[in-house]
Amino acid sequence: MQGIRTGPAGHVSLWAHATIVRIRRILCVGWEATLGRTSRDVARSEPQAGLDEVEGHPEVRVVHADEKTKVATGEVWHSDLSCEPEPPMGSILYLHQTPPVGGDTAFANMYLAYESLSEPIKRLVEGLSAFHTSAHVYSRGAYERSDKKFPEAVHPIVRSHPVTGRKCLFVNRGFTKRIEGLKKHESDALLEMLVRHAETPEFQCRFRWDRHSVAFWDNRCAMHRATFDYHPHVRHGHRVTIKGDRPF
Ligand SMILES: O=C(O)CCC(=O)C(=O)O
Ligand SMILES: [Fe+2]
Repeated sequence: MQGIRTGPAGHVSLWAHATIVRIRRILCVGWEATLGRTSRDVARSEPQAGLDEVEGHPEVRVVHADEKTKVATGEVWHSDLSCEPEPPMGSILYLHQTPPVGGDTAFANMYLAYESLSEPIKRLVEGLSAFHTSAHVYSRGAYERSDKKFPEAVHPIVRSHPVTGRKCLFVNRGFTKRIEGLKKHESDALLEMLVRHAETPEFQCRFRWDRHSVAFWDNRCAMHRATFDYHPHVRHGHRVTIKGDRPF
């Protein structure tokens, strides 16, 4: 938890304090260059669609699936809330309860996704922007939001990581819906090519959870996907996101 400072009400540090004594394993994805440099950052407290909050701790969200679950949180490849103008730079997930088997989280390295594009495609996408929206995610099923507010934003397809300076591909199947300035068929084809490329297994790693493990990930250079292969077992935990900046 070092480097993650508390929000105004101190909820995150309380949460961290309450849980840290039981933590078994910690996974860090993409944080090597940024840990220890996050002291300015605070936990967000906006409603996050489809995720209940922990009572009295609005910035701590419940990630839960059980025998009644049809769609688990985060089953499609995504970077958390990339539909927002300033998406969270990172997220931290702590699982209290894990299924007997399965329930891995997969992560994809978006530096590699960018770097392994061919030079002509790099030139094509550099300078293009894409529209990210949450309306299709948050308006139905497990994610239905009562406030009916669906964040949306336009972000560069190739973003620069503000700390490492390296370029990353910043499109994902969960939230990215079209490429600005292209005809629909051009946008559909190019976007499908880019998201499929970013989902290449060689760019991925999987985290196999033990009870009381924690994963930190950097949403700017990694995307992730929950694996819902453990029905009807219970998987339960808490998640916070860390305030980020507008991608450039
Ligand atoms: O449950 C998981 O493995 C990941 C869920 C997810 O996408 C998230 O917490 O942001
Ligand atoms: Fe997520």
